[in-house]
Amino acid sequence: MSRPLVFGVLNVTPDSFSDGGEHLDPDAAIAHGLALVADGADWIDVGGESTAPGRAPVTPQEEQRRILPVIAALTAAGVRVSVDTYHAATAEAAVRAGAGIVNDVYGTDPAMPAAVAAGGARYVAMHSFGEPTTPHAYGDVVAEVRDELLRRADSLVRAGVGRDRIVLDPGLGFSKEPEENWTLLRRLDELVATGLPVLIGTSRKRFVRRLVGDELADRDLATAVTSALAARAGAWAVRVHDVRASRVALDVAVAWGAGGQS
Ligand code: PMM
Repeated sequence: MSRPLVFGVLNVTPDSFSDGGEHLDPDAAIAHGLALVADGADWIDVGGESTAPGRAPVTPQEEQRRILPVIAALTAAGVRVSVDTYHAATAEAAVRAGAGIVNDVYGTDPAMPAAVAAGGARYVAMHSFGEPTTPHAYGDVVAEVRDELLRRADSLVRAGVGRDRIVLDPGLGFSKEPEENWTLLRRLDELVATGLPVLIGTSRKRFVRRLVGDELADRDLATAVTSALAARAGAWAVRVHDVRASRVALDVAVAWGAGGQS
């Protein structure tokens, strides 16, 4: 078992649910990105618009104003950067500035597949129905999420994106009740069985909070445990705020799987 990659979350926003306002200044954002790399992040996921419920939407121009200098500086420092955006125009500009992955949480911009194909970036297709709080009644949540993600992957391939460039993400916490998030995690192997790499984001989410309470340290510890369990289930990557804790947890999971340390 190889160690899943760690994506460190860097929200350059005033209003993200857990780190909003902390890294709005470009220098602070760049410094935080470098600190996450020092903690063991393989990629830094830079976003300029919050997904928190009731958030203020931002224009692609404002989003780009926030994130492009940060992406350019991190890339220049040798850091691998993904861009968390659902705007094709922002994805294009971010890839030009050095981003190697487009992380698209809504999948709603019809121009996105062509933009990804043209830029040659990898693409994370995350499952959602718009706002995280948009309710949705599922039958078999795992089958529905998997089939929808595979439909999206097929339409990306039709637009010219290589299948080997596509990553699937079940979108934990987006239009899903706590039990549905835990079911998706318990049956993660069914997503992994698609053969496409799987990224998961549990970090500090409401369903984790509902289990362990409000203390940030407890939520980060719980997130690190989910990272280790996701590794055992075959996840390709985890997206987390507390990189160090998940890196340690993943090292333990890999040593456990290998029966030794490399
Ligand atoms: N969750 C958030 C934002 N972007 N991207 C992916 N691929 N997967 C996720 O689970 C995900 C995401 C939630 O907001 P945050 O940036 O405050 O964690």
